[in-house]
Amino acid sequence: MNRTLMIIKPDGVAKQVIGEILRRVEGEGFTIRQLRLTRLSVEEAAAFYALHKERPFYGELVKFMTSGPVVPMVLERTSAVAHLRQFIGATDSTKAAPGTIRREFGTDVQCNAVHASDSDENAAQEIEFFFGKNA
Ligand code: FUP
Repeated sequence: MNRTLMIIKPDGVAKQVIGEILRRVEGEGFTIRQLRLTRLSVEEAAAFYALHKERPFYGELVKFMTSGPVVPMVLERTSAVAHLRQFIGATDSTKAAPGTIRREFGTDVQCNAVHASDSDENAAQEIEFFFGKNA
């Protein structure tokens, strides 16, 4: 068993698909270990996406991630990181495979419904970011 961090982004919350996304994630064999609804400050969103600081879309990304509430959660499963990445689909929702979370609930490359950690190392950091060292 290992853990990963997923965030339902502001577009997913606004579309009222929190329940539907959680149902699918649980149906995939993930156990929800932590979960809350929160609103990120500009400073928090900027820190969370600090690795994208030099990318041209960084400012828009921070603006989008602070535009409404988000639902971060810790998910547990065997091969959690790889399995969740596969299950959510490609970054651009229009290119994500049919049946994936981003294809079903996202709109484009920015409004893509969810975030999921891309490595065990980032998962540990992102879990600590939202839920603290002892999560
Ligand atoms: P992912 O790991 O699939 O979330 O994708 P990236 O780490 O490459 O990008 C992080 C976030 O930046 C994406 F979820 C959405 C945003 N993004 C854009 O807004 N425009 C782009 O061209 C690429 C990413």
